[in-house]
Amino acid sequence: MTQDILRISDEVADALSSGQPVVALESVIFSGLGLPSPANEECYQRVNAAVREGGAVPAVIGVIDGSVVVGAGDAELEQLMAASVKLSARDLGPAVGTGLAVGATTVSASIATAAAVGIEVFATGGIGGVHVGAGLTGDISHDLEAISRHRVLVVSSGVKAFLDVSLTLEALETLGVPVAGWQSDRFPAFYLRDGGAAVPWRYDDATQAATAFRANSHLGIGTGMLVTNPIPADAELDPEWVQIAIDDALRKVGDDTGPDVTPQVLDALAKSSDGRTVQANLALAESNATIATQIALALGDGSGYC
Ligand code: PSU
Ligand code: MN
Repeated sequence: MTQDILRISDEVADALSSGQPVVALESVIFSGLGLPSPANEECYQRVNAAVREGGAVPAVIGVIDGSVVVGAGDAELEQLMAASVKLSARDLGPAVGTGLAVGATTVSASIATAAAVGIEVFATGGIGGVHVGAGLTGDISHDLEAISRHRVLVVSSGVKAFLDVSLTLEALETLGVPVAGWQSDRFPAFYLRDGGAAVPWRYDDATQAATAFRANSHLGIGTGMLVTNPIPADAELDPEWVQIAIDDALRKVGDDTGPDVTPQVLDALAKSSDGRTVQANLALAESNATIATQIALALGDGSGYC
């Protein structure tokens, strides 16, 4: 083998070996595949600052020169931000095997990696889920199964804006993924605090989330967990507008399915909203990073042990 499979930054390796809190982050949302430039860069700055100010070490995950990098540094981040390849968990082996130059990792690839190196908490904007019309297209994100397979607590504002919330909740139930709202009884819909469905559980503070995570592991259930944090109220978009704009964006994308759909839909939404969807996306990603950091700290200080 000509390169390392995993390359962990010194800062992340030190934090892990000394038991300091670490929050794993995916690289798709910091690339042009997740947000239009320059918002992708602003997203990274705000998420990174939220984790550091909260007292944890951020670990951005991605593939560079055929290695899976954990804790991308400045130069590596610049490469990941320009990535045009989106890697799901199943792509990591092939990416290493073929020495892929640069690839941004989705939620599934990033949490698989986090679990492999012992990072327990992960933050993003929205996870992938069950697409509208999945009965015909079969488009269900591997993110859902990945959360069921890897012991990582994921904080997100629900699923991507244009997915089917109730089918996604059903799939999470089938997969046995524990789902709880962060200080909320409702499953959020990315730009909206209420996605029209209830969450099975609710955590009011980081200790509850950390204790639930420890209990889930201790009992051998072995799944990850999903904690859904609604977008901050002052950043929430108008529900009627969101519905119309998403329908319109999906019409533009037409019959396309697969990984290219998201960037196209997000671009269309950004244009039709004069950038308001992008501002909302940044606010929720930052808020999710703040909550994930609080939970990582609670896991680290032992308040999660029962
Ligand atoms: N949510 C968004 N924008 C995104 C994604 C999620 O609002 O770009 C990315 C994340 O990286 C997520 C991935 O893991 O899309 C899921 O892609 P797919 O639906 O192709 O599995
Ligand atoms: Mn898909």
